[in-house]
Amino acid sequence: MSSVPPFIGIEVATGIARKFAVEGKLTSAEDIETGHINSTWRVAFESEDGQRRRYILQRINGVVFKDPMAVMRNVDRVTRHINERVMRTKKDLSGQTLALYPGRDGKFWVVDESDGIWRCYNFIEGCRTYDVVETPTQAYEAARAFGAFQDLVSDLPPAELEETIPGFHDTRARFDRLVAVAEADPCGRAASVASELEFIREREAQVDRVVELIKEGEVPLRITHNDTKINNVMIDEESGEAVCVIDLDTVMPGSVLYDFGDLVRTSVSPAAEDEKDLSKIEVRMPVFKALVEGYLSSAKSFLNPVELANLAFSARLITLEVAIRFLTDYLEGDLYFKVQRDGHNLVRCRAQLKLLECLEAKAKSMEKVVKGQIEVDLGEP
Ligand code: ADP
Ligand code: GN1
Ligand code: MG
Repeated sequence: MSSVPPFIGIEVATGIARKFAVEGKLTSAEDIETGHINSTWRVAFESEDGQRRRYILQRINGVVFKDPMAVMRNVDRVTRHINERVMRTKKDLSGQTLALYPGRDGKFWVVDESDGIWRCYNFIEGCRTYDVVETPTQAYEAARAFGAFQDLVSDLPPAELEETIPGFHDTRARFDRLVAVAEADPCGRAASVASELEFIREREAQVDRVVELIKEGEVPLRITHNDTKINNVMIDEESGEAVCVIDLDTVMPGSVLYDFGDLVRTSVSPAAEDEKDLSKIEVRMPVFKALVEGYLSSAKSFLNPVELANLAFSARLITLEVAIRFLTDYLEGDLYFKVQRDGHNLVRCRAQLKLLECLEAKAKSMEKVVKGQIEVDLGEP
């Protein structure tokens, strides 16, 4: 079972693929199931000289992104900016950065029969994504890549990007909405999640911290990725190096804290985001240490002291925020995140709450790791 976006069959995907200005004959199309938002297809084309090239086709989720064209404008702006900057230093992109391929009509999108907006990217070859981090090196690489990404887009004027999801990381607004949805209880599910709601309410004071720091100007708005899940970075299968950050739909002004925090949320535990056996969820300190080292290796030059002081806290904050979002969606009848089975969003929420407990239990040692690394990197006592 999958709620949104609508089911897309292979005929639709192949029909769309042929509308992009890609050379050759379409030889295969496969659905990619990772990712909770868009419909993603890997397609291959073979040209007359026998060359096979692969591409990624994506239908933008129109429920999540109310203005898909704004998403396309942002992605176009961001990919062009990154490619120009990388070209300046490397002189060769080698297909290792994202680029949009136009449709046969010259536009960067193709519209399907149900008004869905599709785009086509180059497939990043020789790489893979991980849903669960296996080694501290992978964590280091992913964190280094997201820090480098923030650096790459740091000179993009914020006014040139649109807010594709308003209030995306407004944790206070996310909390208030959960309370309102639980109150309205549109699907009659609230009574069954009373303990989860209580657990979240007990942590209400935390939801304002970063929102307030941003309002006070202590934490600057920068161009950030805003969806730094571990499976949004391509890792080279041979070298193990992070090659390219993907899933650029939410690149917009935000706080680096949500970016770093979400990397921790999706990397520290050896269990999947939707693990049912909560005893498998834990915080692997070597992985956390690697995340801090990797992130600071590329981001330390631009982070301010308040951002640095909140890095460890950011993991707890985003874990709470994502738990709130999964629970809200469960209460609303699974309208936002793609689900594979009944109760999937509730399982995801419970896993986040267990992870939050583990992060709280390790808070002191996590703070210590961050402080220790700042001393090493910045030479601060
Ligand atoms: P969603 O917004 O649904 O998470 P993503 O853009 O993250 O969509 O894509 C889903 C998955 O598809 C990724 O986790 C990755 O495995 C794969 N993918 C996306 N873009 C590419 C690409 N350009 N090259 C190779 N794989 C990709
Ligand atoms: C979604 O698109 P994906 O699967 O990388 C979501 C994130 C959540 C995440 C939880 C646009 O990320 O915000 O943290 O699921 N993306 C959007 O797994 O809402
Ligand atoms: Mg994704």
